[in-house]
Parts: sequence; structure tokens; C-alpha cells
Amino acid sequence: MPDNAPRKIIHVDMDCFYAAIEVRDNPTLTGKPVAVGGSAEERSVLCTCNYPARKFGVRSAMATSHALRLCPDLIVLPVNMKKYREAATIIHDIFREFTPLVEPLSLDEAYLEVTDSKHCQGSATLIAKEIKARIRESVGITASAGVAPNKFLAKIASGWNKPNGLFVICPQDVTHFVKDLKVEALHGVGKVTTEKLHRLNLKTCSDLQKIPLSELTEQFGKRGLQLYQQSRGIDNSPVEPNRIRKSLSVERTFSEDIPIDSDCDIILNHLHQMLMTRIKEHAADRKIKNQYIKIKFNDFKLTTLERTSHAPTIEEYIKLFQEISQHELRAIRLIGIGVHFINEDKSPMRIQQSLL
Ligand code: TTP
Ligand code: MG
Repeated sequence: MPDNAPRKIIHVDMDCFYAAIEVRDNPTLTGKPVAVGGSAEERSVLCTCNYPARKFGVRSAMATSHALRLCPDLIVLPVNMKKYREAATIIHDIFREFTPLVEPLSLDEAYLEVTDSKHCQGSATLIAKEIKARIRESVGITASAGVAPNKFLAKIASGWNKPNGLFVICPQDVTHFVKDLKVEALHGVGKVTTEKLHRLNLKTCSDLQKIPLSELTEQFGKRGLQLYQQSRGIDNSPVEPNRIRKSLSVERTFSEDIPIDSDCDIILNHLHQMLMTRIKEHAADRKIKNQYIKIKFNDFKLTTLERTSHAPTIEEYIKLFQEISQHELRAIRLIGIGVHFINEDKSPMRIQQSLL
């Protein structure tokens, strides 16, 4: 393959992963609204829900009590990580049957580079179809796949026709595809950047394409170059099979800023529950160096505070929160909590295992 030939990247993402496994194991639930998470009595949040539940507005990370108000018939099942991890092991093995260049993003999601693959006559689209069929056959759930010349577009493509979707963006279609793409679909563009782009009347990638790089860098700092490239469908980042995670965090942005003296224990408890699930999922065998909290205020300034810790506790997060809040008057826009890992020298095999 010549150096300048377009790459062939596939992004695969299971549909409503935890919920799909639960419905697979109890077919009487088929078609009913099903979620996986903690109970309303425990003041917990949902990990995910199936597509029938999404019709009612139920979403991942929503408080279970809120979800039940939106959808009173919602069936909320407890988390069964062992089952999801077993399914994920089979899924990731299927990926590696097609290419060694697999970059896992989570239990249910990965990038695959198949530029030089000899499978399916070298057709990335046929490989994606085959992978979807193999997952359905071996695990009994559906996946969505996106095929594109880079990671950023492949990820957008996999979400395009969810669930059970397959969407292909050929190199010659990239310019046309990004034209009407909304800025909020771009990688790294959250609520704040979207608001700022909208204030500048930049709603789609074709709006962004009209702005010179120098102006984007002035307005958005380092993010400017990424916006410039993504709006043209460019992303040169490689598929990295052995990427080592340095940290893991969860966060919540409030629809309205909350006063600094609010009782944030419930919010911190929810976040802590989510964080512990994520650690179990993605980094069960990693050693933790410290636990940290980040708070973004209504003026968008960010404050972080960390403490050495080998096992992050809710009590310590509450203390960190109190230390920041006691001298503070500004209202809060976002709270996030996380951990940093000790950087151990790991063989690629162990890194793959640590995800599953
Ligand atoms: P996602 O791929 O984000 O969601 P999903 O597979 O449930 O649904 P979709 O069809 O939109 O891809 O996450 C994969 C799993 O990770 C999900 O099934 C449950 C878990 N998860 C959490 O535990 N908490 C969360 O906030 C999110 C977003 C996911
Ligand atoms: Mg998914």
C-alpha cells in the first residue's frame, strides 16, 4: 500500500451494550423498556438503557428515580459486570481475527485499522459486515459500525444509523459528508465550545471552513487546529493498539449553575458510583496514584485538587470538595472526579487484558 493511500478505519460500538446482554439472557424482555443501573431507593444512576426506553427520554447516567418518572414501566436491572466482561472478551477476540491493529476504547467499543487487511478481498465495508454478523452469531447482540478514512469520521459513522447500523464514508465522499455536519458532532466539542461557536454564528463544518486557521487558534487556542482539520474531515491520529490510560474520570455539567454552598454529597455519591464502575470496567488491574476533583465555576475557570490515594473513597472526595468550596463564592457549572494511575511498564498483552 503506498504511503499516501487513504487509510481504512472501522469503529465498532455495541448497541445499548449492558441492556442488550440482559435482554439476550431474558428474551421475555424483548421490546420492553429496560435499563441497567442502581435502584431508585439507593438514589442511584443508570448505566444505560435499551432503545425502547430511549423513546421516553431515558438516558445513560440519569438518576434512576428521574428515569422512572419519565417511563414508569421501565425495568431496572442490576449491573452484572462479569457477564459484560465475558461478552467483551469474545467481541475483542473477533476484532483481532481481522487485524492486530485494534485500539479498544471501552468494553464495547474499538477502532480497527484494516488498511492492509487481506480479509474480505480487502474491503473494509465487507469486513465491518462480517464483524457485525460474527458478533451477532457468537454473542447474540447487535453492533453498529462506521467505516471511514480516519478515526474521527469512523466514530461519527458508527453512530449515524444506530442501532444495528453500518455507515460508510468513502474518501471521495468526505468533503460532501462534512459540509452539513453540526459543530457539536466534532470530537472534543462539548457544551461550552458549542455555545461559543454558535455565538460566533458557526453552526456547521462549512461555516467553520470559512474561518482562517489563525482566527480559530486565537479564539480556541490549541483546539483551533483540531477544529480547522476536523471541519475538513481531516484526522491523522493513528490507531494505537497499546495506548496506556493515564487517568480515568467522570463528570457532570449542570443544566443551571448551582450555588457553591449546595449540599453536593448526593452528586458526589453518584459520580463516585460511576467512577468505581468505570475503574472496574477499564482498569481493574491498574494501581492508583491519586484521586482528584475538578470544579468548573460559572466564569469557566477550572480548579482541581488531588490527594495521594490507592483506593478512591467518597469521604475523601467530599473533603476535597469542601476544601475548594470553603473559600469560594462563585456558582458551580461542572463537578468531575477521577484518579491518576501509576505508570507501570506493561506488555501490550497485559494492556489489552486490563480493558476486559
Ligand atoms: P455506550 O457505548 O456509551 O452506550 P451503549 O452501548 O449502552 O448504547 P449505544 O447504543 O448508544 O452505544 O456505553 C457502553 C456501556 O458502558 C453501556 O452499555 C453501559 C456503560 N456506561 C456506563 O456505565 N455509564 C455511562 O454513563 C455510559 C455512557 C455507559
Ligand atoms: Mg455502545
